Amino acid sequence: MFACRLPWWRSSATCKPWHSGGFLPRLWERCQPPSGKGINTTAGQGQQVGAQEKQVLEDLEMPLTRRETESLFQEQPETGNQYLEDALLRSYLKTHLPPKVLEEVNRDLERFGDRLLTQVRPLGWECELNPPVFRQYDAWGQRVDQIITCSAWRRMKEIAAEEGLIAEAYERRYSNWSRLHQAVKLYLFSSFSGGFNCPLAMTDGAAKVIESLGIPGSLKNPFDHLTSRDPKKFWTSGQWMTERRGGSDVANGTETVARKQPDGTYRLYGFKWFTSAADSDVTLTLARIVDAEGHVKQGSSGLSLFFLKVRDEEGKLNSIQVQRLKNKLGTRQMATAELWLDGAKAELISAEGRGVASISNMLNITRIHNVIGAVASMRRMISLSREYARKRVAFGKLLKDHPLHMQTIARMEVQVRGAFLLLMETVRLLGLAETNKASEQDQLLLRLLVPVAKLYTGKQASAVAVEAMESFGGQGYMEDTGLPVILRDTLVLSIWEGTTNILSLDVLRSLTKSQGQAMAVFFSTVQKKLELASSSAKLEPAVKQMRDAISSLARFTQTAGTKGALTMELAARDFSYSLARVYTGALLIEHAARPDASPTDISAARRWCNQELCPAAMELENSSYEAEEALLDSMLVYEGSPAHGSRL
Ligand code: UCC
Repeated sequence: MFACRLPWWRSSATCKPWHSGGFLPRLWERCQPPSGKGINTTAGQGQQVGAQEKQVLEDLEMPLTRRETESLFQEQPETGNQYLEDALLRSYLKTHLPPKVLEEVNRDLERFGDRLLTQVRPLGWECELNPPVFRQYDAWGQRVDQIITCSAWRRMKEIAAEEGLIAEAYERRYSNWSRLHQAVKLYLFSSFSGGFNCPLAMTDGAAKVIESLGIPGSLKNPFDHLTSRDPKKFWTSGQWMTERRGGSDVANGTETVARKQPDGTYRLYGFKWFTSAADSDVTLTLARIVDAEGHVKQGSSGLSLFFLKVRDEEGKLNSIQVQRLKNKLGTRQMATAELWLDGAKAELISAEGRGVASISNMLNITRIHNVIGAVASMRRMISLSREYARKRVAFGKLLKDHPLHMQTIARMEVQVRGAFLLLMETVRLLGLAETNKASEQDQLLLRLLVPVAKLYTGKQASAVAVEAMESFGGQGYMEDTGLPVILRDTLVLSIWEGTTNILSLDVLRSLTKSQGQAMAVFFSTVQKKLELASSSAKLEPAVKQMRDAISSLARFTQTAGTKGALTMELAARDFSYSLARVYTGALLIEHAARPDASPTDISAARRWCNQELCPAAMELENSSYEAEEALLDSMLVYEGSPAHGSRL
């Protein structure tokens, strides 16, 4: 905190910090301090601190009452058009997009960046201040089960349609680059969206499933709604996967059953425990079909995928009861509910027993959205942090002039740069796959990179959000700055859409399914990217570190692969982290090897490669994946617990 040196007789006098509000317009208005002079420690005024102190002393000559209410003002950090301020995003687009596409996309993103600032940001904050409310009964005791959302939330839906936040990906006006264009818009939208990025993730996933089914006649109309640019027509979708027995082991946790009706439709009965964006128009969900004898098949092969409308034409719930809204740590702007399906009318849209495989198309899209959310959150926190550092004076100078403070933010910057490039790479591959331009190798790589990127960026985002919050000192901990909202909303990213461990196992699943081919593609792609930097002396140390890491990774896969399932399960997380770090390192080096690369591109690549790139190999050498170690894991965890000595 800025230290005002006061005369000794006033040394315990108030030099109260008064934050002039958050980064959030509405709240800022509410938090306007009483009028009066204050010390404004703003950018470029570091040298003027002496003059300000003089002002303090002069102000102390005012009447006592005035003096007691005098305040010290800290100017809030202001960020501008987030597209224009994102150097890496702009250089990435310039490098990869064809010139004509770049021209149009650039224009659209600049305009969108302004709209986010002027229209969307205030709406997002309104969504935070007015979370959804559940009204179960009307005044006369009738059950109504209404989820009441605020007008800003509903406006977000209109804006999402107007901006084509889903449509862009399916119209494909820029062929394989449309996906990237959409992802970049979502990335810019995410932090201002007041949680509306969640329904968009699931809407995109539902559209993807329907498209991958060839848009059957019965789903043509829903597909048009989900991908519409018309706000009056646009629908959002839910993804109801989690039941009371859990949301990770879907194959064993799903109890919902589907009873076939004479007209070929189904009625669903069951309890969905977490249904995010419960105000959505339609949803995809899993259920077990009841056979003629009244039996259902357990396990994964008993699950089928269903499409249903949440309400009928008159707006009545489709034989669904809303039990309650969830009381969540974050994402409070968005209604997550417990729902009873009591005969909800639904359409079977997968082959019987192929529910998990079918909904995986949705999962892979929502997981990419998760990555978008993670990178956006990191970028937002760092943008605010760096702006604050230009305005905040401590120990006689601006924070930006404290090398240790800058080092801390720079370390976060390296993280977000790596994560951003990993996101772009994944989306680039998705764009190729969706326009039939992806080779078999591209498809294998995409399948592998989705869980890798999701699990790694989710963790990065949580760490960066906590660190960036600290860079504001005590102000970072204050609700009305808006920073705790970002933190809370970020913490979910490593949990929903598959936790880190579940995703690590999915990484193994993708490798097993490809019988090792995905790993071979991974290695060859990384090698190719490194070759681009072979003539750069500045990148030499990083390339060397990467080559060492690749050798370690290759040794790990050879050794661990022969050791059996337990070893691979124990190594799954470290192995996935290794894949993330190595691939991201290659992307950073590739970006830094461009002819017009900046010194910061090179620095980011070098710094990234200075970390332990292959923790799996290191832990294998430490024998961390041996059965004995697994036993010790349990002993360490349960020492002192009632379970200790009984079952262990
Ligand atoms: O719903 C939730 C919250 C919604 C909010 C979303 C907001 C997002 C906002 C982001 C923006 C900020 S949370 C729900 C969370 N639950 C999950 O994500 C599920 C986590 N669990 C898994 O992923 C599991 O690994 C399961 C469910 C996939 C495991 O199921 P199984 O049946 O035991 O696994 P199998 O037998 O290995 O896989 C069955 C089939 C196989 O295909 P076939 O039979 O042809 O060999 C697999 O290869 O499914 C295929 N498969 C996949 N294919 C499984 N996973 C995938 C995949 N990811 N991609 C392609």
